Amino acid sequence: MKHDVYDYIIKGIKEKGALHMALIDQDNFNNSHDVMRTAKIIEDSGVDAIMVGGSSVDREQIDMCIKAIKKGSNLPVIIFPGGVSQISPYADAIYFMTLMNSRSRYWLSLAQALASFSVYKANIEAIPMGYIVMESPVKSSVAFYGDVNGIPPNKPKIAASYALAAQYLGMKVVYLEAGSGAPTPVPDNVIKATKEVLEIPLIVGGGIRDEKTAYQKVKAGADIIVTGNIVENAEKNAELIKRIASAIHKAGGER
Ligand code: 1GP
Repeated sequence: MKHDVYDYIIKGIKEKGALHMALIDQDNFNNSHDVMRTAKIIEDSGVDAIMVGGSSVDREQIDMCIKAIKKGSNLPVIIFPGGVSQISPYADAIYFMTLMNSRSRYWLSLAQALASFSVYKANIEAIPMGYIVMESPVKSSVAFYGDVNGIPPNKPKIAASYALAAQYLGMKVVYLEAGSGAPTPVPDNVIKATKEVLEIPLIVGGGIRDEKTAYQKVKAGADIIVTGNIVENAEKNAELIKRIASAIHKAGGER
């Protein structure tokens, strides 16, 4: 098994200050050709890595999606699994996640036990992640499926305490998630309070749709910005994706 995606992330943050990851949910594509085209546009736009996953993607879709991405780009592909079926030997790595603020024991440790041998057999790098989901006025898929006890946006210390717990538990990254398509992204003060106590990379995603917001979230302390919805319409949004990637790298460089 290779162990180079986490090193790539750490090195990338060191060199550029912050990274941009694009999330592809195979469920939102009609065919592999569109996925391949999208991956190419993503790479040409200056994005640093591609994440794949979704709330209802199955094993066949995840294999197909990763193969298509690999045809269109050379970027590392990291599985961001929405469930135990989303494990594929074609990926470079998988975020091995615990949904820190779930109410369900399934998402705290049972899903991980059920998935562990599939990851072992797939022989891909597992990057342990503490996943923390914000409360939102509009319920996201992750909040619904993950039985989430959402972090109130006006309580930064709660988010920071979960992130710190993730770090002490040995996780290698923390992801602060507002939910895909969230009306508002994770607030700056929540990012700031979390980053202040963390030594591991902080990922922020959900509801980031323009370069100004991406820039602001990196300035607040995000090491990695994830964009999902806007990259899936890559043909139309190619210029926007470029501007977001460059805003992230600019803010990272200024830190
Ligand atoms: C979802 O945070 C990601 O896990 C992406 O969110 O689709 O809103 O960019 P968006």
